[in-house]
Amino acid sequence: MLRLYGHPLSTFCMKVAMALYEAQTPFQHELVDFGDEASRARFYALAPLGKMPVLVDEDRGETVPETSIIIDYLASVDPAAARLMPSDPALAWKVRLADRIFDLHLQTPMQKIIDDRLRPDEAKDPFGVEQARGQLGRTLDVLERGRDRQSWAVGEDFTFADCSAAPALFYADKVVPFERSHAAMWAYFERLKARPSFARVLAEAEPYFHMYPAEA
Ligand SMILES: N[C@@H](CCC(=O)N[C@@H](CS)C(=O)NCC(=O)O)C(=O)O
Repeated sequence: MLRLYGHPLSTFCMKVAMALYEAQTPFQHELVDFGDEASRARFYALAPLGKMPVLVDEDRGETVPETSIIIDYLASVDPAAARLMPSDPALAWKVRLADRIFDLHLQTPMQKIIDDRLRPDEAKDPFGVEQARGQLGRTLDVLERGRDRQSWAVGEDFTFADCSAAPALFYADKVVPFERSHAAMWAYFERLKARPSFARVLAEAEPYFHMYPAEA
């Protein structure tokens, strides 16, 4: 049995859930609620780094953190998940690079902006938020210039970089709407929205959207 510990609203949990749905790998969602002391304590006991999601493979006795590594792990135990990474090494590094860009250069500044909304007034960091907005905009510019005519993040086949892209773009659009400014990226995002695995994680997050911190 595979168990995915996380929360449906979390971008990183959406990324892994999409990969699991793409591979049609059976798994069980395990809800982690950081707002609940007991749930948080249980999660930290399992995942001392305190970042969700974490995948637990009960049959093999493995506990795997870090989304890209979770997907690598899935690929190592499930040939259907392995198809999310191209076998051609000339494409594989591009998929890894795209995954890093979506995680580090889109998600990270986006999360900085959202996290700031949750801070008490005296701990807010307007300078850091401004920097994060700048970084988010620059990343979208870079992605837009690199769009070319490919169907997915890298080339013509859906890969795990698309699982990284979909939730990152979904939340990035909430802080820096990009429909008008980045037309090629928007067209790609529309394509992602039509993908059943993404529609499914969005539907799972839907009941929790009221918890998303809107701009003050
Ligand atoms: N590099 C990690 C990032 C995971 C991450 O930042 N998860 C967020 C939720 S989207 C989290 O657990 N945040 C809780 C916290 O920072 O306290 C990965 O890819 O798994």
